[in-house]
Amino acid sequence: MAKQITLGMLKPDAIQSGKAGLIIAHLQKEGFTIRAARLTRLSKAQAGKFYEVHKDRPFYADLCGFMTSGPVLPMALERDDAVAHFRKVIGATDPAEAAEGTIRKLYAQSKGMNAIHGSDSVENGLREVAFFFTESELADLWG
Ligand code: 3AN
Repeated sequence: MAKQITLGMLKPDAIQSGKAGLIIAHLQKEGFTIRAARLTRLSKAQAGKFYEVHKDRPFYADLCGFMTSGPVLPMALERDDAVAHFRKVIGATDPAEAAEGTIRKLYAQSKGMNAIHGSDSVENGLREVAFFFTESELADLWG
């Protein structure tokens, strides 16, 4: 399996509850390398754009409201088969349905406040990493 890049993003609930370190350690144990990371706060416009695919869903306004309610920590993460493996490690969207030992089972509170975002396809992984990090920024970090 070739190396891939995916976007993982700690959501405001995970930052607020002080679980960021534990979640990052969990990801590193799973073999993910952090290629870029930034603690930031999304504007309404950024959240709206990031979740544009969900704009017609009933939870869109709440989702954007929640994602702008505090800091988030987007990370460009690299690993073999990164996208699929990341989805497995974070677990189902709803923590009540997430498998034992997954990040959402361990740290999420609800379907909305579910601790972490993960890209759902290789194509979206590249697009979402580019949403937060520029090519030159990634290159500058690693020389
Ligand atoms: P995932 O994050 O597992 O890919 P999606 O893509 O179905 O899940 O949903 C995007 C985000 O929208 C989720 N991370 C979740 O926070 C939120 N969301 C999804 N469904 C609901 C819902 N029924 N109520 C509130 N928020 C939801």
